[in-house]
Order: sequence, then C-alpha cells, then structure tokens
Amino acid sequence: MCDRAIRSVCLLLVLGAAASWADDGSSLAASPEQIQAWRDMKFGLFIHWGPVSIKGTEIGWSRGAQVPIEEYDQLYKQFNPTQFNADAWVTVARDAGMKYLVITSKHHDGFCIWPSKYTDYHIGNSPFKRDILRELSDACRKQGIQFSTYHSICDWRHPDYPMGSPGGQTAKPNPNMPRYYEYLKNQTREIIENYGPLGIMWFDGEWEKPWTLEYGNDLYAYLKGIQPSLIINNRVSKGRLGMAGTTQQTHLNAGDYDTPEQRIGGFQKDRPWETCMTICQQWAWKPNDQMKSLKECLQTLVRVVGGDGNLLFNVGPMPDGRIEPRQVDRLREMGRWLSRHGESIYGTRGGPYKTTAKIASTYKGNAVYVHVLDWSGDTIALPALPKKVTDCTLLTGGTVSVRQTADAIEITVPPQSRQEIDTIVKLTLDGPAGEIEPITLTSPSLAAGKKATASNTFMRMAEFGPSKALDDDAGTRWATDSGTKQAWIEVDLGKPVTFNQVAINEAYDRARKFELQCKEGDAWKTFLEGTRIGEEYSKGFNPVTAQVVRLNILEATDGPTIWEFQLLASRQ
Ligand code: H79
Repeated sequence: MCDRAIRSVCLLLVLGAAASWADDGSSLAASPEQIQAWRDMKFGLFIHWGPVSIKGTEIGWSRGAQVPIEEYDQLYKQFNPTQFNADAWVTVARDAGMKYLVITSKHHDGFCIWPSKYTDYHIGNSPFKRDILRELSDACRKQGIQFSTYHSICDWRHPDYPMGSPGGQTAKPNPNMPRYYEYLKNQTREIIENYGPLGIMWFDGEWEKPWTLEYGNDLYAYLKGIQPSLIINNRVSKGRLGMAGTTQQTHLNAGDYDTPEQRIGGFQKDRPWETCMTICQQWAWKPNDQMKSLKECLQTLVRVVGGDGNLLFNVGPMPDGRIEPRQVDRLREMGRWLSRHGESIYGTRGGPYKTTAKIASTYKGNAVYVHVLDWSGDTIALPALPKKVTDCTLLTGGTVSVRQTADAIEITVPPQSRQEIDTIVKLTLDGPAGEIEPITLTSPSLAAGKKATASNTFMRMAEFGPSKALDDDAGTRWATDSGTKQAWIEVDLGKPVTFNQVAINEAYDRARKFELQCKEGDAWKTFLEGTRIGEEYSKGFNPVTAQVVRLNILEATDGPTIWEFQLLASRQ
C-alpha cells in the first residue's frame, strides 16, 4: 500500500475510532517493517537541553526544588547558546555510530525550543531567538540521521495542566485539562507539520493522574492520522510498568515499544524496546558530572543489543551550545569501536543465548556473534545449538578454537587475543540463526535464583529487591535507600552447599568495608573481609560449606547497590 493509501485508511480509522481505540486502534500500530528498520539502527542520541543548563541542575525536576520557580521560569531570558551548531551535533552523533537523534522539544518544565504558535514560553522569545528544531531537523536530514522529538505530557508550568512543581506534587488553582489536551495536540501536530516526518515521538510524564488511558490512546490515534509512519513509545498511554519500562499488555495500551529507563532492559524479543540512559548521571548538563567509562558505555550497548533492544544514549549540552568535549570524545571512541565491529551490532537481533553477567549474543543471517564481556577461564562452554557451526573467527582479531560436542560448543581464546571490553567470536552456522529459540545459560552460581532477603530495599520497590542480585540478569540490581551507610543481603541456599569463590558486581562503587559471613547455628561466622567491591569483584578462599550466607556491608558512601552476587565452586 502506498503511503497516501495508508494515510487515508488511518484517517478513516481515526475518525471512526478515536473514541474507541480498543476496537480498531491496534491497526494503527507501527508495521513490522517500520519497527525492523528502527531496530536495525540500534543506537541513537538522546539530547536533554533547555535554559536550565545555565544552572547545571536537572531539567524539569529542579524547578521549585534546587531552583526557585520564579528564577527557573526566567532563565530563558538569559539563554543565549551562541556556540550552538546543529551540524556539529549531528556530526557527533554520526561519528558515534548513532543513526537517530531524539531531542527534548519540551520537558516537564514546559519550555519549547521551537517558536510555537501556541505559547510565548519559547526559544523565539529568548535572546538566542533561533529555531533549534528547525536547525537540528535540517542538519539531520542533510547528514542522514533520523530526526525525532521527546515531548513531555506533564507540564508543571502551564496554568491549564493540573499539577505543578516540584515534581508534579502541587495542584494548580484553575486547571483545565481538556484545554491543555488541545494545547498538547496543537503542539505535537505543529512539530510534525513543521519538522516532520519524524522517526519517533517520544512521550514522557504520562504517569501523573490527569493523563488517562483515553487521552493517551486518542493522542496516539491523532498523531498516526497525521503521520502514519510515526513510531510512538509506550509512554503515550498508561501501560508502562515503572522504570523497568515494559508495558502492561492489554490491547488498550497504545504505544509501539517499551522504554526501560537508566537500566539495561531484560531479554525481550516479542515486543520492541529501547533503553534510555545518560552518559553521565544527570539528563541535563551538570558541571563535572561523573561520566561513564568507555568500557561501561560499550558493554551497555552490547548488553542492550544482545537483549534485542536499542540504546538511546543521552547527552546534556552546555549553556553555550556545545556538547562537552570529553563527552564528544567518549562518543567518538564508541564510534571508532563500532566502525570496526558494527557488523555484530547493526541489523542484528538479540540472542540466541540470553545475556548473562559475562556474555551477550547477537545474530544476523547464518552468523552468531558471541560477545565475551568478562573472562574467567580459558574456555567458554555454551550449550549446543540446533545447527552446525561451520566456521569460527574472532571479529576482534587473533586466534580462536572451537570444539563441538553433542551438547556443548567450547570456545577457547588465548589470553593475547582476549579484549578488555568485548571479545567477539563469530560463529557461522549451516542455517539461519533466527530459527533458533532463545537459550537460557545455566548459571555457574550456586546462589542463582535462591531465596534472598535484605536489610533494606530502595523505596520498597520490588524491582530493586534482593532477588535482583541473584537473578543472573546483569541489567537488574538490588538497591537500598539513598543515604544508607550499612546494609546486608542474605541468601538461603536451601541446603548446605560447598563453595570456594565469590563474585560481586557493585554499581556506583559505594562499599568501603564489607564481610562475607555464613550462619553457624544462630551466630554469623566471618570467612572473608574486604574494603572496596566495585564493578567486578572476585575472590577465592578455602572451601566453605554453609546453607545461609550473607554479604554484610559495614561502611558505604551511600546506599549500596549490587547487580549480581554469586557463590561459585571453582576448580582451583
Ligand atoms: O527525561 C528524563 C527524565 O527527566 C524523565 N525521563 C527521562 C527520559 C524522568 N521522569 N521520571 N523520572 C525521570 C523519574 C521518575 C520516577 C517516578 Fe514514577 C515518577 C517515580 C514515581 C513517579 C514513573 C512512575 C516511574 C515510576 C512510577
């Protein structure tokens, strides 16, 4: 069907079905071909920018918190990023190996970076005056990067929107949600008409009460009527399950893909997804913000793609209009890696092996790329595939040998051919890898999936519970409340078990003193002590036999948080 035909069918559907999305709306969903084209891109640049960069505090959230409302709302009068150069930004994205770009047209603070007809609170009334969406969309088109926008549904400044700053916690005196909804429709239509066609409309701030399923599904249908090829994330509607970003799957929840935030999404092939994550800690620019290492950046990308997702990686440009040079350097380093190894990323799908703490895998055609992210011995033994391996090479250079038995594929790489960040083993099969059902790797950890308890869980949220440190999913973690200085996590192995090694992956490097203990009767016996844990801690010791084991963190700079806690019985 040609684009025009699709458009008229969709318009008919919108006219007939806007009020009852559930009946017909699912036919507005992005087509498999569109989704595949977006998936193939894998890597995009997220940009959070606005007058708040002058303060260096968080966009939206610092309004009425770190920055008084009166001051925050006047910042645009000083916003004059004279060094902004749209072509330079898009070149950064291109050099990073990114294929699309999503910028905040409007965040929760309500400021618009294009001269909107429907408000005065926009860039045209700043000293800068220039239309940022115009310049960026033009530059994207010129350089072959897909242009997209992030648009906040909640608006803590707009008088018609019922909730206000800080953080949507206050009520406005004279709200008018139906009128605000018209504003939202007008502005999003204006964006598509002026700067479209867009790749994605990335909504956010949908979790607040005034936004309903009806509004969400109606907006989805409305925008698809204007641009049928538009892809819209799941935050347009009400089905998102917290920061995990997956969608409560009822046919009522509009949205083309899931949106894990600040975490690597779980392995998921039946619904498309995209992790959004910051290169530093804040979405908007913050001076001297802590930046992720190249290893962390690349392993995040590999884990996301291995789980069948996309990565939307965020920078917050500075108030002078430039992206921080050290962030540009980091992105270019990622791009250099991708220009060598992109074959194992772009156009692939996740699997067949599900991601573990040490391994991710991708595939394309007859090739499977095994990404080894952490070496613990010479040989990696993977479960056999229902295909024959006909060839095996190292994409990252060097020598590799592979041995196939009835139930295993054993890959051996000598130390000099192993990479610190990612050793990519390319297995060529005698048929398409896409025919293989995803395979779960059994954990070597004796604590995997066992019963866990902890002294404390971040905001009592199940998604940060202690079981997340024992689930062998490198994208989920046990977290404790901020400000926590001491914490423990305990595992009950079900029966006495003998182990002689521990491996711990800690987020944020907060532990300063810890001990490993096992229960003897009612008493705890300490069998290992240490200071820092960090990203990759591993230690051997004389065999210990115990049923209940705990990691007791005695001193931490802030709430300890653990990706994985593993107990191993290794040959030594
Ligand atoms: O734009 C960036 C952030 O400013 C924004 N999303 C990224 C892309 C952001 N929105 N919210 N948050 C960050 C954190 C908010 C979390 C919470 Fe909730 C809001 C906790 C409770 C309400 C949404 C609903 C998440 C969990 C339940």
